Amino acid sequence: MAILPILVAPDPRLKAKAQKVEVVDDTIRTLIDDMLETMYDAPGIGLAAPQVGVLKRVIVLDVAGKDEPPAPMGLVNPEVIWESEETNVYEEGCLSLPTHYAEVERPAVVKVRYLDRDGKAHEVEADGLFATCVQHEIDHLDGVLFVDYISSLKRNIILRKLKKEKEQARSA
Ligand code: GNR
Ligand code: NI
Repeated sequence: MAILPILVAPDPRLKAKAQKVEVVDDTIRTLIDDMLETMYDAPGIGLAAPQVGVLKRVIVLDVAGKDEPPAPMGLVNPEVIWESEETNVYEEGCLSLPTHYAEVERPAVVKVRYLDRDGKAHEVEADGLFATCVQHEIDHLDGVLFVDYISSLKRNIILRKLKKEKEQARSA
């Protein structure tokens, strides 16, 4: 198990489209385990492989409440196969956009098809925070960040700030 460095925007790897996983092998299982460890350490409720620089269609999440037992999930090649007309607005954050938050509107309920760590196919219906988080993670696989849903004015303020912080950290 390993804690992997999380990429912070702007970074071209966060804008890239991730590749489909052809075989769920030990390399993918190790990636899932390392991503879960990285997510819990951050801490976060989800993480997508591109955030750790791996352009493969793998996400992890755990949306269990504070007083519930942990519920780690690893999803390979996840895809939204149905979404509700009804939407929800949630204040989103992202480990790749640290300290920035914005309200994002998304379908309230989605059905997601994916492969588990053994390569077995599943379909799950997600609502509430699970629905928001799984859509946020699947977006990462297509190079989409939550700031892509807000005004370009707000987006550019956030991205410019993060870029400046990176430049300052580099010269410190
Ligand atoms: O930890 C996270 N919290 C969160 C809150 C609201 C909506 C989405 C998220 S996902 C985020 C971790 C992350 O950046 N995953 O890609
Ligand atoms: Ni994110």
